[in-house]
Amino acid sequence: MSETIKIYRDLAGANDHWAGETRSLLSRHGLTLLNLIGAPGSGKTALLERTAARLQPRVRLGVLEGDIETTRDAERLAALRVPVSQLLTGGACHLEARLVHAALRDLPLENLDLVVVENVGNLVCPAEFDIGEAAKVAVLSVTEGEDKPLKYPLLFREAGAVVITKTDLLPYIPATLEACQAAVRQINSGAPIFPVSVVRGDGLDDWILWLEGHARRSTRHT
Ligand SMILES: Nc1nc2c(ncn2[C@@H]2O[C@H](COP(=O)(O)OP(=O)(O)O)[C@@H](O)[C@H]2O)c(=O)[nH]1
Ligand SMILES: [Mg+2]
Repeated sequence: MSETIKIYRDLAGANDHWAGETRSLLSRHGLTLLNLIGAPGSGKTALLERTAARLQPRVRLGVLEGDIETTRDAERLAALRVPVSQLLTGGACHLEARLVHAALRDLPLENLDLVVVENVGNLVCPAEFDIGEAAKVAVLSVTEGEDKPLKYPLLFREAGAVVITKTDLLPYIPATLEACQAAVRQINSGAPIFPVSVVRGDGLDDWILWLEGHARRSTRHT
């Protein structure tokens, strides 16, 4: 593939300071940043691929991909013509605000309506770090089991929305959607819950509507 992927690594600093800098930068551009957090393999990148295809060109999505190694996820988004950079932690289990800020500055912010960061796959550490986001979005795949919100409550408590992925697999596993939803509700009574299947395309309409509510309004361009 001919796309050039920018890679960012090895930047750390006072986290709250850089989260604040990011909020100022985003507010100057009228942009919202969402922080997508879930276990490795929960379907975060697949959700972003499908989401980008649904949003573009109406809502122009930019993505920052957080991983420990490789540019594989950024390449998946670049293939869809999504402005994307890869953030590599080299081992750390979460993204810190300064690294996110540096990468964000290089995205074409004036040409974007919404930015999503896919955090490093992990249900614990990323929930503890503010990266300047407007909301954290927790991703829970049904195959992880419905007890995960109870076992990793911080992420689900902090989440402004919860996406329950891989609902097409429910017929093959003991977990039920109702049990997953009930576990999320035990921890977080208010956040919207979006059950989706990226493979079948089920449930995406409500998720897309929610994202559109966070996108820069086209009227602001005029
Ligand atoms: N059956 C099914 N598989 C999915 C779905 N979403 C993602 N996957 C698969 O789950 C695996 C991990 O997906 P990926 O997006 O790389 O997860 P990430 O590590 O959270 O970014 C891949 O094999 C995907 O094809 C879904 O809705 N249904
Ligand atoms: Mg991924």
